[in-house]
Amino acid sequence: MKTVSRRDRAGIPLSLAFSRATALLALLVVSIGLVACDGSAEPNDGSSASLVVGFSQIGAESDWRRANTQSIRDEAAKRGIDLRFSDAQQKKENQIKAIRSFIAQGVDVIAFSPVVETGFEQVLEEAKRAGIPVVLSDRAVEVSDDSLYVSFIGSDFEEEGRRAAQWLVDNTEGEVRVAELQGTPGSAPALDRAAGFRAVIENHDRVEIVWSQSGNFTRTEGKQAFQAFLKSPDADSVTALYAHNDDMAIGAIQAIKEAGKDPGEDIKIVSIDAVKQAFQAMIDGDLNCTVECNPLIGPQLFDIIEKVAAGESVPKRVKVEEGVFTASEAAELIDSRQY
Ligand code: GZL
Repeated sequence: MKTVSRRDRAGIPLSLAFSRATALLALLVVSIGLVACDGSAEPNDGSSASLVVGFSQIGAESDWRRANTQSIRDEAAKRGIDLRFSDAQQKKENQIKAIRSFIAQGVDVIAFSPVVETGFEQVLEEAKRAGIPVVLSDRAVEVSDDSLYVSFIGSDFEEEGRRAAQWLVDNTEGEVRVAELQGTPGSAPALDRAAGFRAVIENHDRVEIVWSQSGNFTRTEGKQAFQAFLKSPDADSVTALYAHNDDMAIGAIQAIKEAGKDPGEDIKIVSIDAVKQAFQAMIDGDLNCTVECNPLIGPQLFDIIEKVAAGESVPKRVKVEEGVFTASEAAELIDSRQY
């Protein structure tokens, strides 16, 4: 395990010629600094007292993502971990830049949630050459060499898609024409939630997807995409909406109401994440079902990171346990929801 003392990383070339007074003053300042920071001097073995972790987050595109970020920040603070956090604003190139910056800083571990599955192989090879282990959080990458990451903790997105489709099959009768709002193109949750949903409905001829478009996991883009669809000839025949996350579903609900239709009745709606606003939408009768995708993985993530930093073995894949919630239980559960 690479143990680069942060003092090395932030070291000041003391070979510079100081006058005697300056040297004495510098020595006094440094001594006070070392003792004053937490009442105890930093270890003198050249290693840092806390773990340094670089985390590249996708962005702040949804309630789910903001809850995920809070869970990560809270857990790092609780464990006294030096978290170097970067928000990529949903851009892959920003994540690649952040990972290169973490490598340059010589962090102990890099963790990130890849905005899309492809395009990270080269930078992960750079991290490997630098001897810095990488942990995937929330989403997976597609690489030819899976030694480029040590572990992946995240939900089973295909299962989430299967659960959404199963709810629709179990709670409708007759022909169901489905509109689908997909997540970010090329992202693991969008690809897998689409696949899981289709794997179930292919066994039920009466359920058919008649329209599918990306809303990029955001409320605004979900509303815009669905507003346009509702003006198309196919709109009147659609009786169900499958949204890959609650934010897009909530945007579509606004569009359905503006079009004079009754969300939850004229169009049955099933989405994924189970954020608090989805529970409120179910209480309001606008949303029928939300499949849980738990963002509060900070504790599990840092359990893995600390084991990796200590050179201990960790599982290659850690799945997050999740449920399915419907309108009938929303009022009873909403106050207990943590995100
Ligand atoms: C799923 C996560 C997805 C959420 C969206 O684990 O990657 O990204 O479902 C979020 O809300 O934007």
